Amino acid sequence: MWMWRFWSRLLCLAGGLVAAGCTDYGSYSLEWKFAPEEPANTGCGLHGVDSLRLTGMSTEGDGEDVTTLCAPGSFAHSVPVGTWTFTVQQLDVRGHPIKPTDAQGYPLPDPTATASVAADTDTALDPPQIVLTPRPACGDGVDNDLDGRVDLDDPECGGLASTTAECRVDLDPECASPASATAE
Ligand SMILES: [Ca+2]
Ligand SMILES: [Ca+2]
Repeated sequence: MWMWRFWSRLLCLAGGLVAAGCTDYGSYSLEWKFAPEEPANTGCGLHGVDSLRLTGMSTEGDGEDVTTLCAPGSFAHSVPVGTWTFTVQQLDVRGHPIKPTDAQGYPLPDPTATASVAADTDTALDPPQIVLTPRPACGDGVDNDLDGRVDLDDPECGGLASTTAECRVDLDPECASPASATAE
């Protein structure tokens, strides 16, 4: 890649190529965590998120569509220079998009970030750290409390995928948070 850029740069300087061959590149970097304060290295597995899909457009008309593993919590990628706007989508283990919802079950937009990428420079996106909204524990495809029962198969979910805790209040004080207390 760098070799190609070196030669294309050289040819651009020589002035013999069409503009399309003379694009300058920089890179962007992004980090993520789960709300409210769950780092990616534990949160991705805990919430059933396998990877993230970053889609973006730049003011120069370039596009970006890449998928990266969730657990590392950071990603950097080379793109043509320009002002970029990215959307970050959570994907489950099958590669299907995960639709985040608020505590009442209403859909939330996927988070976005922007960056002005300059030539040969790494630019942190704004915001530099995306905060992902986890799915409710009873609708995330994960056996959160490790009792062998997943989501609606777990009686603690009360038959509702929107229930935010797949665990027993009497055994785990974490379940007694206000959000889970109102969800059966
Ligand atoms: Ca679950
Ligand atoms: Ca369970």
